[in-house]
Amino acid sequence: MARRSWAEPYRVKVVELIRVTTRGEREQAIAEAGYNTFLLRSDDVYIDLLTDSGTSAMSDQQWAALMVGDEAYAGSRSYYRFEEAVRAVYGYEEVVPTHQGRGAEHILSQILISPGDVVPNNMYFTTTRFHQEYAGGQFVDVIVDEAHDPQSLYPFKGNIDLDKLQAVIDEHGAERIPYVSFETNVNMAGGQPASMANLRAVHEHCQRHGIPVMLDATRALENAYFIQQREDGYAQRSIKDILREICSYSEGATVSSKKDNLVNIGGFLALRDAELARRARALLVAFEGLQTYGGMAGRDMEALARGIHEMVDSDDHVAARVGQVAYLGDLLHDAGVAIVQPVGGHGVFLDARRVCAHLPQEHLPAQALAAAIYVDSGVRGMERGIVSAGRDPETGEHHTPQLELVRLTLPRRVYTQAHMDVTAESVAAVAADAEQVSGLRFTYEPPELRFFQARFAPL
Ligand code: PM9
Repeated sequence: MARRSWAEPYRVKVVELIRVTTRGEREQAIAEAGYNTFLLRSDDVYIDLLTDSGTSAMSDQQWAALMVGDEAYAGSRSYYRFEEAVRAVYGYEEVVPTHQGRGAEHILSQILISPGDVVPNNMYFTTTRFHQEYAGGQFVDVIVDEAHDPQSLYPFKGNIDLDKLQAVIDEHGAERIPYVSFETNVNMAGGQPASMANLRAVHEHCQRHGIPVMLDATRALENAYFIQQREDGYAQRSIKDILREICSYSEGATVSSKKDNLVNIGGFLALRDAELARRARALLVAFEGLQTYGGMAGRDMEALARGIHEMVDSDDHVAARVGQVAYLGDLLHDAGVAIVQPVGGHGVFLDARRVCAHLPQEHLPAQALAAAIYVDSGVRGMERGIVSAGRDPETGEHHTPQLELVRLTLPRRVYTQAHMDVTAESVAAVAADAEQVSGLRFTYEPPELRFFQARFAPL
């Protein structure tokens, strides 16, 4: 049969101009940025694949919604619209607004974790683990082994290994586990989903031990899509329906609305238990803002309410979003570049261990590869390896994750297929000549979340 292509379910109404720089300008820019792509000025970037966080394009409906934002300090009508959207789409009754995802993580960690507690997670996310440790908790990884293997084709690399979870319960006792932190579409594993069967089984297991399950539902929409595509019994179910079912296997969730929810800023903590929500709101007023804005402007909440509905109004949205990631993944795979497989929901992750096989992990291959790609074409990606993993708070030693990756993250509804072609050609060219990529060393290392502000120099 002749090929039948699909296209994005939107058309462009406004454009933002971007600048192509010369190689000389980029060499200077990355040196001034201490070889850290976070420290580049966006004016020096051509195609910005640093993150999908807060970088997506809002729809005309969302821009229109900004105008009707209610900026009342207390009781804003925009808050109630946002609360209604969370209840309708995610199914949690109690909605606590925050300025972004880490605000929700902070509040949740502070109300539930006591010093000495242990928090099982499926892999780690940087800010999530930070807040768990900041509250005195000990982070434990209970993700399936396949998640740590970039070449494993296992379809649900975000799953929790129930034996590992049980081992943590046996060792520490359920009373030392304030909750299980279950991330949907695990970011650091490459945007990898959990199956509905696993979400259900983990929840049942935790219920037997009296342990709540708290989702990081930041990219639950993309997880819902993979369940629809890959799991028996879900092909005919709508994304909206699947998302609701995912959330049903939890007692609450933190969400960075800067991803699935299609806004540039915002987030929330959602809970079922009214008493827990009362405790969260008591802290909220000290750290985020009043319970009816939590750090967001009224107009932000208005655009967010619209974004939450928009992401599930039609299954075409998420299919095109993940489809574009798959398109870039296929180009890179066909060009022989080593990437994490299966390709995930929000970006393509390059396997720097294999691309830069000449560099040992202590020479920071992923950091170096991200810098080299930037110099080649002005495409900006992000390190997700030893630098992001930070140090063990007990021993002070570097964590040495098996995954040493460069993430090329796609903002939603922003770039075209031609941008993907340019990106793939640049990455393939750098990978073909990878021996030229020299390793890096730290010249400045912040104590916490070091990847954001660290500086490096070539070895
Ligand atoms: N994620 C990302 O680029 C932005 C900051 S870290 C480089 O992937 C998860 C799964 C996230 C996430 C942010 C947060 C924190 C929580 N969970 O950035 O505070 O991917 O809104 O959310 C980033 P905020």
